[in-house]
Amino acid sequence: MISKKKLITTVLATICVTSTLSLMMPIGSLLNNGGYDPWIDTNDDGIINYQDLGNLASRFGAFGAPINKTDLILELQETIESLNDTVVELQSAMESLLSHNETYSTALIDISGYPALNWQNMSETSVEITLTANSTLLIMFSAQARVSGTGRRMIVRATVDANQANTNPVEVILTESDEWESHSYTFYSPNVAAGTHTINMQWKLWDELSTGQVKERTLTVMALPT
Ligand SMILES: [Ca+2]
Repeated sequence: MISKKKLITTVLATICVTSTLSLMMPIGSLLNNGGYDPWIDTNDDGIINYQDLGNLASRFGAFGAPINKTDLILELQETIESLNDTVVELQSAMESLLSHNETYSTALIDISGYPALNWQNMSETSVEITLTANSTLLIMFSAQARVSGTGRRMIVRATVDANQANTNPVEVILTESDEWESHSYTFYSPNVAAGTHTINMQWKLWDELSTGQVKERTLTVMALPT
């Protein structure tokens, strides 16, 4: 609580300040025609009262470089608008750099016998993607799959432009079950150069006595600029 002595001092100081200011400017401009003026509410408590007058009185006679508050507000608005423009430009640049493509198939396909011991392209499981910058690829693959026979192990990998992709993992066991199951894996392929690339899923079997099948499958490739 403010003391009575301090209050009296403040009021007297205020009268002095007000009298002096009234000689310098119309009192109406200081009081904003009697309405609340946030520029005068020096302690930002939502009310113009003796605390604001005290703050003013305590600095009476001080010198400094004046600021034009209207210019200051306009400058801040221009800065905000400039920042907003920058954000929009960055969003647009990111959208142009980010690219993706996906494919989907429900066709039932199978592999078996000796050819299945070597990597084969999985049909209808290939996408083309154009990178505007060197990127990291996220290769997301899912499939309903089953494998029958003695070995019962189906393996998949991703290739970029028909080459073994530098992925992590390099290859995975898609399934060892002779029942239809759904599986999904995400391969991570860093440092893929800008340009157009073809990403393909390949598959093979553990032994020539098995038969592998896939049906509903998806392949989604996302590029993150590096
Ligand atoms: Ca106040």
